[in-house]
Amino acid sequence: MTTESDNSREWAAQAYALLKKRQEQQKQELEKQEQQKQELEKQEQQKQELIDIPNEEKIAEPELGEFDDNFTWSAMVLAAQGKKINQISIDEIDWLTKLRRGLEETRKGFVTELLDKLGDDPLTPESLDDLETLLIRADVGIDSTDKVISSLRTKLNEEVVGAEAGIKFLKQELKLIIDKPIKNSGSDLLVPQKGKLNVWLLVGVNGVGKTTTLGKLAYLSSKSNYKTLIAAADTFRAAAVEQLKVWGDRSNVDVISNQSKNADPAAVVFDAINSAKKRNVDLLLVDTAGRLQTKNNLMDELAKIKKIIDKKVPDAIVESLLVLDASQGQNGLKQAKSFAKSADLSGAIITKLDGTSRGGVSLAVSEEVNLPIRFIGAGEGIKDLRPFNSYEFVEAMLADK
Ligand SMILES: Nc1nc2c(ncn2[C@@H]2O[C@H](COP(=O)(O)OP(=O)(O)O)[C@@H](O)[C@H]2O)c(=O)[nH]1
Ligand SMILES: [Mg+2]
Repeated sequence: MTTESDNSREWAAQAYALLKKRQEQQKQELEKQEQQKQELEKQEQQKQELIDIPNEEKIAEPELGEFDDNFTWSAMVLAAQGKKINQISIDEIDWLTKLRRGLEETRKGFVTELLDKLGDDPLTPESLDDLETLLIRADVGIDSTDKVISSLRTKLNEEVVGAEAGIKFLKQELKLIIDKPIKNSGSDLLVPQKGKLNVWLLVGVNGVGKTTTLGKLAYLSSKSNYKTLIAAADTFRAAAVEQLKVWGDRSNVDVISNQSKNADPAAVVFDAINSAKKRNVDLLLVDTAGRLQTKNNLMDELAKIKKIIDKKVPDAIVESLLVLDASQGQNGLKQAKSFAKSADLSGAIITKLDGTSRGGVSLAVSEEVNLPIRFIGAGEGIKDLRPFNSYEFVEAMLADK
């Protein structure tokens, strides 16, 4: 007799074999290219010409890891979303593995503990109290927690709910909360609209990961063939421009900046828009300053930047994306609320989901600030950012191993 999990494993094993084969082929292809390149270089040198090989930093391709739980889980998550075996890439597996590992701390506080407490017994009103505590501890927020617990309570009044079924129901409820602002926004995925200038402003307090996220976005965008430009409008931090240039170099995206001291951020945006128009740019990414102590100035700055954009490119599609550090938990939620009041936000990006126990804050942001989450970051590498996918997020947060 074969069970569903046998089939899953078999399916994952096939996917693994296929990816392994593809990786071998890619490696051989790369080796061949490398050989050809070396030969070419040798010939060039023999011609005694001065050659200037651009010093481009190689972005490491992820390697296929072991055929383990991580792989099987990631493959299953992709399969559940309708992916066929030959559509799976190592990149996707790598990301899901990272996400699952990243949310491990958050997950530990939830499922593992809950399942341990429950054993095989059905849910009781007491176990709901435990669950409530766990949700609050993971920074899911009071409103979302109330919502989830009361739906579970209603369900318990109607039928007996086993532990596994309880978790499944919990996943559905959490997904509904996260999906609501995304549905309301009218677009499931934030991508630049072709044929227009798209301007994405990254806002948020210092240290949450704005500049890093912008670098990762520039990579994603240029890799997806959008003509991309960066505006270094954080003119307060001396090192911010240098930091951006490094990111820009990695993804071959130009950075518009003004090196003079106390340059006006709005003036940098002004220059960047001019360049963007000249070059037919699809996506202009704007880094902004985030000093909390001058919060009013900060909001004025943002308003000024927006005014410039409205004036110069009235038909631009502007997104104001609040960057939040998941590890800051309730503090992040507070920031979101205060920015939402004065900065006219259109979405959120949650960073540093790797190694925090407070990934639940994403739910609080969806429920209490009504912001669609657009991207999530789980690491400092250039590929450690992905468009937000609520199914994957909830599965990773509540994966039962
Ligand atoms: N672990 C981890 N670190 C991150 C992530 N995003 C950013 N960081 C780190 O957070 C620190 C602050 O980032 P930065 O982009 O300069 O923040 P900004 O002040 O908002 O521009 C840097 O050390 C980044 O490497 C992430 O997703 N995971
Ligand atoms: Mg910065």
